[in-house]
Amino acid sequence: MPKTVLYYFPAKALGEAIRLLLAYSGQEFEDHRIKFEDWGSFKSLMPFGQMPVLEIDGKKYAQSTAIARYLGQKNGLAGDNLEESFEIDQNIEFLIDIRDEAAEVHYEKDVKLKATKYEDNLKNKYPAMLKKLDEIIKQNKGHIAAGKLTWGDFVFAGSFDYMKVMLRMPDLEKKYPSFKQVIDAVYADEKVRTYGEKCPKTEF
Ligand SMILES: N[C@@H](CCC(=O)N[C@@H](CS)C(=O)NCC(=O)O)C(=O)O
Repeated sequence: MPKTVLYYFPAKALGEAIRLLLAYSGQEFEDHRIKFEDWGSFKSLMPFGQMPVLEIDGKKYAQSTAIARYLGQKNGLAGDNLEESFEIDQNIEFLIDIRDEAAEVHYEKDVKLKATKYEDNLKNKYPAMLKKLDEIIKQNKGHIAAGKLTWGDFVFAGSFDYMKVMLRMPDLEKKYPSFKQVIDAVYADEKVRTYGEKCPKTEF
């Protein structure tokens, strides 16, 4: 068995999809949760000075979506053809667009600007984007793409709590039950469910 280590902060955010995919693969891994105060001594060791980073037998893999796609391809969670693979990429890019719009507001330091941006997004961006995401999932029978379980669903499920915090929408899945369907499809796997029960609990 290869020695596999995931380096990330004690949060779900961009790291949880990778943890869920590793759990799904049945492969043992070290879940190295680096505290924010210790990050300084790790940063220079990471390929892009950021995490998550997956290390397999000493080789480091960076960029969360690329890692999720790689693990998906290795574990039967990719598209069946180029078109399906494209659809997963496309819809995950869109999910990241939503997350980025919301994160830009969340991390804005200017309090006034933050409030203005939030109101603008709430009125002019989030409703249309979330409606579109809901339509995509409904068209794909409760999945992000390709009408079946793929690594894209793991990205969605892993980053969902983070997205809710960024969007300031704690009841997001109540408004869009299709979102819960994606999460349930991922946690329907016994290994993933067991991981979910045992993993450290974090807000996002
Ligand atoms: N595009 C990268 C973004 C990674 C990223 O923004 N990581 C943040 C945590 S979520 C980080 O490492 N921040 C610490 C830093 O930049 O020093 C990915 O998807 O992996």
